[in-house]
Amino acid sequence: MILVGQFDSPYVRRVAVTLHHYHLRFERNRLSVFHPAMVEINPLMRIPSLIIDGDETLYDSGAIIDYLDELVGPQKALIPRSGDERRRVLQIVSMATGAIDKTLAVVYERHFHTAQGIAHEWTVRCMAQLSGALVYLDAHAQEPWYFGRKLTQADVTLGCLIGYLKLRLPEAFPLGRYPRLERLSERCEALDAFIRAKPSPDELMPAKT
Ligand SMILES: N[C@@H](CCC(=O)N[C@@H](CS)C(=O)NCC(=O)O)C(=O)O
Repeated sequence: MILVGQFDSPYVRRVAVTLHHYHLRFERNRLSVFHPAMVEINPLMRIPSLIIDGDETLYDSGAIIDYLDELVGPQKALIPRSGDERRRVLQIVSMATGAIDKTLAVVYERHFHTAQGIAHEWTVRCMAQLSGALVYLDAHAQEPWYFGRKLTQADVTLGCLIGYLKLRLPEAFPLGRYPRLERLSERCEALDAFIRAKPSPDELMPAKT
């Protein structure tokens, strides 16, 4: 299997953490999402993609993780197969990925525009949506893991969201505002699977043109 994308992407990172957690071997293609050759891998020019077998490529972290969960089976899968547990985990994963989308919107808005070109109202709205999600996520978190004793995909996705906030939008995650999420992030970052999927310093946003 080849995972396409850089680890500074929270979506790529959640797939990489999941692969490591499941002890599945994979190679990496660290092509930047903004490289023109990305279109040959994914017509949508997004990351992550997972090339699973020479000519079959999966797109979208959710679809990829669904495939990995099926590969390892329900005993090991980080998303429960059915019932209340599945619904609750998916609910938190959706809130966390929604928060990632809002974070990316702000990061891209600021990165690809000059100061005068930034859509201020849109950025303010995205920041409000993001903080709404973080307040909700913090209020419902248990310990040590989001749903108590068992690590789930909710923890993996939240760990990647918070890691990305610290990296690219630290003002949205000020120290002390989201104490449960802060502790969750520390626990996640201490896991071997997270350590092995840390973004390296050369995984950077492309230069502004
Ligand atoms: N729903 C997709 C979202 C993927 C996504 O937004 N990836 C970002 C990088 S974190 C990307 O490819 N951005 C470049 C673009 O959209 O042009 C997933 O879960 O994989």
